[in-house]
Amino acid sequence: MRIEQSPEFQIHLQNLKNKDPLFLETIYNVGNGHIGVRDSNPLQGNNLDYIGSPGLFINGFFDYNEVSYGEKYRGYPDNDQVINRLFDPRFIRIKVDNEDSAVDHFRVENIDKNLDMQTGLVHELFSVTTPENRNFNLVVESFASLSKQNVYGVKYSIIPTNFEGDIELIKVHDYVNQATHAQADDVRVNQDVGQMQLDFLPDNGQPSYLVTTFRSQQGVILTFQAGTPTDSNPAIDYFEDANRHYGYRSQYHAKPGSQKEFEFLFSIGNIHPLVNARMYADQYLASLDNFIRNTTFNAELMASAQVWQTFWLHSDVKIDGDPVIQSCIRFNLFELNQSAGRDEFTSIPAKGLTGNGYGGQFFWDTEIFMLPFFVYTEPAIAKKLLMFRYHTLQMAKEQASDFGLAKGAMYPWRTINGFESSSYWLAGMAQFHINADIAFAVEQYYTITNDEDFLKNYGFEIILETARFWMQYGNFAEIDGERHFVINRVTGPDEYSALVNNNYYTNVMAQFNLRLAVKYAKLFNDTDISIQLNVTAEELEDMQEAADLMYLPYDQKRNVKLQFQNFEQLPRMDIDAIDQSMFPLLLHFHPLMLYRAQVNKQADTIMVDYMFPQGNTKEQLKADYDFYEPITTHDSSLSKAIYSIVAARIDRDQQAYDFFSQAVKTDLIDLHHNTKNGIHAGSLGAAWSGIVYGFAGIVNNADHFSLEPHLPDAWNCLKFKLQLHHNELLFTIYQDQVEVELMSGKGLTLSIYDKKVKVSSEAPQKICKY
Ligand code: IFM
Repeated sequence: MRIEQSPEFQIHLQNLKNKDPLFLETIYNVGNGHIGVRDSNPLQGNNLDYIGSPGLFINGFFDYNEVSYGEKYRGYPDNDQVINRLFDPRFIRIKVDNEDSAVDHFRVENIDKNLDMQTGLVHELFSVTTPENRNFNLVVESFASLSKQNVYGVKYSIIPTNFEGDIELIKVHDYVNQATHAQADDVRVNQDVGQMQLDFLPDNGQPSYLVTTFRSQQGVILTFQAGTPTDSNPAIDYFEDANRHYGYRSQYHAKPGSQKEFEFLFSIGNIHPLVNARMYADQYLASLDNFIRNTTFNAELMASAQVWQTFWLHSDVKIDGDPVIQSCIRFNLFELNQSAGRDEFTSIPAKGLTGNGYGGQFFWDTEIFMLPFFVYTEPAIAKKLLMFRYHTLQMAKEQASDFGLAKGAMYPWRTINGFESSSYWLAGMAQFHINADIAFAVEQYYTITNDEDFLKNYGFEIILETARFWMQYGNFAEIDGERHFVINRVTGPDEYSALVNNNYYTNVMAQFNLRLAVKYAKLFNDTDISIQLNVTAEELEDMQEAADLMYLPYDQKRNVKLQFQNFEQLPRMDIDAIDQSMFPLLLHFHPLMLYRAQVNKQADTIMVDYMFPQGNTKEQLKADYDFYEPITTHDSSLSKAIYSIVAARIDRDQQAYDFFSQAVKTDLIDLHHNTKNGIHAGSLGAAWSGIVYGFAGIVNNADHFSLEPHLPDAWNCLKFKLQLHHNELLFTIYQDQVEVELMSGKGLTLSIYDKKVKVSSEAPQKICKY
């Protein structure tokens, strides 16, 4: 099989303005949900003479980092969890006559790079010069397999340009705690924990390792094989050195212009409890071996490329008339697909698998900002991401109980293993909305896929236990002489305010969560599941009452939803008067100076307007938007896409486009100046929502879908596919017309520009705006 390289799917170095090597390490990462590899200088390895931040990340492979507190109160977590940065599998040591890249400083220049998003292959050319001025070109090709998630491939070609001499290539990975240069102070960046141990496994004819962590007691086995040399390529020998390090070596005499290739396939195991990893090492190794035995770099690349083809077939978004945005959106979708855990025990780290920013932890980013893309285009992956929450439900229940609540589940604000990992609880654990966010995501998944088995066996329990949390944490109280259900002392999505009473977003989400619990408990009344979960009529009545009486603070004078109770009393921060160098504010202000003012890091109340479009008049949306937009710094990358969606709904077309185009470019143009630390996975997902919920105007009304497109003026046409109720539909949206074609399934009825349209296999439907 050969895949023609389509120019529209390439991220070529020459087209990127930013050429900072650390930024490029992130942009050209390769991953597949299980592993992620930064696009390092391949000669760096563990040698800090080279500047770079290389490493391999395995989703869910973490260690604990002890947290020290000034004053540690009951219930503060002892540790946080940080994803491990393992040795760089791209690393190669090259000797040229008497010079050695591990000892002498070779100059490595990035000449060219290209990411082919159709195949997932990164192809690079480096020019390498030794201290004695011997120069060679080093071509590196690499990919992380989508067809076998344990497999990573790397291929090197060496071409001397100005010398004839002896070359030796050594591929040995004899360190595990990848050293990197410490970063300037930024609370969002995690320093490496560096607690792993590497053991070489007994000789099985290829280098194999057991990597273990000390505190989290996890183990992963890795092994790799060299490809079989062809006539034109020199032999590669397996060797063991005096320190019992195993690797591959090749020595040959090279002439200027000659080209020799060396390829390696890695098999990177799944995470096991340490005892199992040690006890069953041979068995695990044998199955890892099977992935890479009797195959080649090219065969695995092609198999993986086929999976990428299928991905694009269902998930591509085509924009006619805006080539820059087109590349950005494709890059975003590519990265999302590279980042999503698919084993039910991992989710999507906030930085994907491209860095250890935010500790490699999972937040609400997955359920609220990334899941919509997967639910609508790859529901099987969406289900696995939700199953991660199901598998960690027991821990969430333990957490609620440790916290002192009699019932319910309290999901962690940030986590890898299911337990809370936020030591700054004010802006962390107190973001209890995560519970309703997860319930909301379950409902979205169910109403879009109709997966009843999931709802009954897994989703309902999540919904019920999170609803129970609200009944425990909130309470009935009187406000202005009226009985309400209130939820005090919470932090909403906006991290420039903390520990408030009745955060509008949290309360609306809790209300939704409670109503879902009542609805599904009635549906499953008297079935095994509701008996097993001890649902009682009295409990449901309380939930219903709490939902109906939920307190939603509202400013009657300005007609706006209040971010939280008494928000109107805070002084308004004039963010236009603040010097640009002071952003993001979190790096320059004491948190309390932000908490005491009307200033938003990110969409908060506006999240409600985005997530619950029904039941809001345009006037209400406009009033909310006009009130919150001027006090929002968008210091969080999760913010702009949401503002874009609400702007589109209130016909602020230019603002919708401007916010969207910044959101969609977050990583490719390095909008927040920190892409070097990893991609902003939530923002990439939110940009997709910007297209589908914003410009296409899709609304999931639970029992039917509607569409009210607002295409940006510059776009001639927008095309994408969605999977709704087991139907795959192709939407082609023009400025004043929508075409819908049924690609598979039995068909369904949609409402487009307020007209009911039955989409069936007969002929594509064409609906005009006027
Ligand atoms: O989850 C987000 C939060 O909303 C803003 N700060 C960063 C977190 C991780 O992306």
